[in-house]
Amino acid sequence: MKIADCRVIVTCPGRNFVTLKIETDEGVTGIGDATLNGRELAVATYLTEHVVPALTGRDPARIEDTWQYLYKGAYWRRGPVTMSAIAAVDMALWDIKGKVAGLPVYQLLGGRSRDGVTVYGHANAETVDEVLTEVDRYVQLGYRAVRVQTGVPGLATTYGVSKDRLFYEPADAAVASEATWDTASYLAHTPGVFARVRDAFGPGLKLLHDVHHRLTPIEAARLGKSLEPYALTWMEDPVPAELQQGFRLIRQHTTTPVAVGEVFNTVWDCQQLITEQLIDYVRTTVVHAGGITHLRRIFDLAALYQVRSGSHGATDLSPVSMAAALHVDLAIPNFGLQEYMRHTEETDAVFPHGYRFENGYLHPGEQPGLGVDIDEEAAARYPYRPKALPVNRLVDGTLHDW
Ligand code: GCO
Ligand code: MG
Repeated sequence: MKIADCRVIVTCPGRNFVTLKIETDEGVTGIGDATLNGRELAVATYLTEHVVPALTGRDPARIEDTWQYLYKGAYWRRGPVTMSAIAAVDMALWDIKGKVAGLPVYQLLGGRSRDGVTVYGHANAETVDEVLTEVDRYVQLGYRAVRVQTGVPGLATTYGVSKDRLFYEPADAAVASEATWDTASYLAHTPGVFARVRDAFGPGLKLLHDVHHRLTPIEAARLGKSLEPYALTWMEDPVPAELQQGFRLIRQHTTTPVAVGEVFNTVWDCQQLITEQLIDYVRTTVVHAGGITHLRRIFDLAALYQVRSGSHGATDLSPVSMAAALHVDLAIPNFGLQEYMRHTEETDAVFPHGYRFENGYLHPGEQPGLGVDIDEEAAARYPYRPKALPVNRLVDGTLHDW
């Protein structure tokens, strides 16, 4: 069997997605997600210009060799654009391998290690009273884990809080919109939110919070300490993670578990965090970290150090990524949690899929391969629309982490 044809499909059914479709000379097809929110066309061009020409004629069964060829062969290593492009090829080849074998991909990864994939949803609202209603909505839907984000008094907008609550999407303008941030107000407000939520829902519900890279290590340590009475499952991205040793300071001060990794592309971005046990969950995602092949490598290293997975699953990752993540989640021994933000009906129609939510768990389904497809006619009805993620400034105008 040989790779005969590859297409890059860009579509915007409510938000932009980039998908690679690989066809073999025997008519088997596979798809992979290549979406990088706000920088979609960079990956689409990388694939079309630099990857697709090298794929034609290759044996689709040689997943590891193709991965190494694209990674080492570029000479320029790592980075979100390169690693998302490699991820798309990798996912599509696993999809093909599953279809050829007549097995869902999780079976090729070693089979089921659990009954289902525990997911967390996003409860968000401007006020604490409203967020209690939102958390309850997720509990009623069957979720066992909920991420909680509220507005911060005095700030016009806050990361993670949206008007359209079930379908949060921060990339809202062709040129980045600007938000204002104040750390002192945030640190004063947040513990009170979790006091109310824990009091209302009791000890059984897993609670999570995303700091979105906005603090310094000592501020994060203080936040973690102040949240200890409310027993969070994790505090996410407390600081920008380029400085891996910065997490030592957080660790020395708090037992609130730490989750990091949605912007990581390779195992090298989290090697120190894992091997020094500076984090509890690694949140790297299949699309931005080189596909199933490399994600599994990261999670295997994490397993040696008692770090669990917590894959990123925001709506800017397409249903193809969600399906791929679920196969990995079901198979690995050190699964922690999977983020699950529901896609819109338009997106679900463009990407028909076999995964389903039931009783707080997602199940990847039993279709051979990844169990997800792209309806190219439907995709063609939604042309690309440029959208950028916002930027953040401190009240004095200094550019800050978003
Ligand atoms: C999350 C993330 C997202 C990112 C988004 C950027 O935890 O789900 O922080 O909300 O902001 O994926 O495109
Ligand atoms: Mg996050």
